[in-house]
Amino acid sequence: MRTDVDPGRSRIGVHGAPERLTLAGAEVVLHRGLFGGPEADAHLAGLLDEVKWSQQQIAMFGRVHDEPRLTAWYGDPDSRYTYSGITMDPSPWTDRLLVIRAVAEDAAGTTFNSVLLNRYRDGRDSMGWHADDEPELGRAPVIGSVSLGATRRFRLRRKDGSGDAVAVDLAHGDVLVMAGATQANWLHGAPKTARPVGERVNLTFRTVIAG
Ligand SMILES: O=C(O)CCC(=O)C(=O)O
Repeated sequence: MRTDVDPGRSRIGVHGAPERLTLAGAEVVLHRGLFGGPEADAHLAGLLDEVKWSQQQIAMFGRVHDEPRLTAWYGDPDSRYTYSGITMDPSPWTDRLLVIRAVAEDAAGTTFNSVLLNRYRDGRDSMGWHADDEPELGRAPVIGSVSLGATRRFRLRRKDGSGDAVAVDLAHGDVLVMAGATQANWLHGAPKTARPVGERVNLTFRTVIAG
């Protein structure tokens, strides 16, 4: 496995120049430490407390499983979203989510009407390989992904199996923007880890096209 962005270069609370990952057929840009330490701490604590977290169930290989993480969906009233057979109706934006969204929109250079929140309670919680390529996200979705809390590894690999997987460690306050053909050509995920890690909240801001 190749690590394109050296985790040791994480600059929590110090926003350096955005780093473009070298991925064929993808546009992925990493903004390290876009949320400064105290601001990121406050958002993490606020989200853990205020968000309506739930554990959804998914059907896999004919059996129903609890998703290995907690989730929540917030957004404009018409931003209903379906993935892995789960349909999520949006809760209304909170003041905190609007503040975080403004930073993600600035990094991504676009606007978002919804956000999927994922809460990884410890290293056993994870996100499997997938692409955010549902029809309601349009042909070349822009996704603004904000990470708060424990550093977790984010992995990408091409859908056609060519090349190596790429890993980036996403830290407290980082913002990763995926755009262009990324979702068409690449899968991504956040694997389990045996390392003892604390809680992490990830927010993926999206634009759902109302059907
Ligand atoms: O937690 C992460 O960094 C990944 C989240 C993700 O892949 C998603 O929400 O689609």
